[in-house]
Amino acid sequence: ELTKGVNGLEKVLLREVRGSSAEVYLYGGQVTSWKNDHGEELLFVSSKAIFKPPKAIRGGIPICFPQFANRGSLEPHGFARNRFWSIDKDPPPFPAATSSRAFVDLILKPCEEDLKIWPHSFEFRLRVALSPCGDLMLTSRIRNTNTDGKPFSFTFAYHTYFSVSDISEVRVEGLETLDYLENKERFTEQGDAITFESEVDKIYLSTPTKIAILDHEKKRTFVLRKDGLPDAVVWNPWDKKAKAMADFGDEEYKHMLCVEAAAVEKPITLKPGEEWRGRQELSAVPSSYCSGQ
Ligand code: TA6
Repeated sequence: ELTKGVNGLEKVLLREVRGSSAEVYLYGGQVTSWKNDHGEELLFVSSKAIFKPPKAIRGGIPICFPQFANRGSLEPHGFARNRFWSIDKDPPPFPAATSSRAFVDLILKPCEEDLKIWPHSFEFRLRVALSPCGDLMLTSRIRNTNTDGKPFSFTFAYHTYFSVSDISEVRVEGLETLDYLENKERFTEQGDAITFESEVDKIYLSTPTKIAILDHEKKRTFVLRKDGLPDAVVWNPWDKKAKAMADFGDEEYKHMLCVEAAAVEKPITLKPGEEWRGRQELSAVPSSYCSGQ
């Protein structure tokens, strides 16, 4: 269902029969809400988020394409999150994976301005879907539609902001002992779950398909499953950086954590006609099923 959101920006509401729901703004192709069947909001959107182009909406799931962070000549995180996407009325057949009935297909193609800063033709199709049990599934299909025979390379991330009750009581499992990049230097993570006492901004490399984010107070575990996205970025700005962001509350770092399915270390290269797929599935389960899994 297409409706008007903040500042009149259009958004699509998705509702699953058992009560879970999601919202996707056409601006940025950005999910800004994912609620479970009790109506609890599972994603973080800053109370100071500016729903006004060209600023990206602070929270939900920004799409970082064709560049992650400042790893290239474009603005940080590329331009897909700063553009208006369209509803894709006749998407090519999607992989059977989504058994969902609650979904929307969006499409982004470069405008003249984009082609000046990133001279490549592409079709970026994004499907946002809710599974019957309320999991949130994002599937990106990016095709090189260059007619000049030129390949292109890009980096990518689903910059997911999870809502947590208290960052100092959150653990991340699945990234132990992995190598990670921090300020462009390479380190190796220690052997047990990641906890948070200060700013974290790390790009974990060649990570497993499943990562768990445990929220102790809520007795809830987010499970992030990914495919086609080898890396995972973990980010919490903490107090100093939080104060420096105009569209982020000074205390809000306590109630969010970004864990981002990404392809950063090795850019993805597509020849004309080739298509890449990157998927992430998020579920929120009572922690009793998940600890130690
Ligand atoms: O994903 C982590 C990161 O690259 C951080 O370095 C921080 O810059 C964050 O993204 C937010 O970026 P943004 O451009 O949305 O303010």
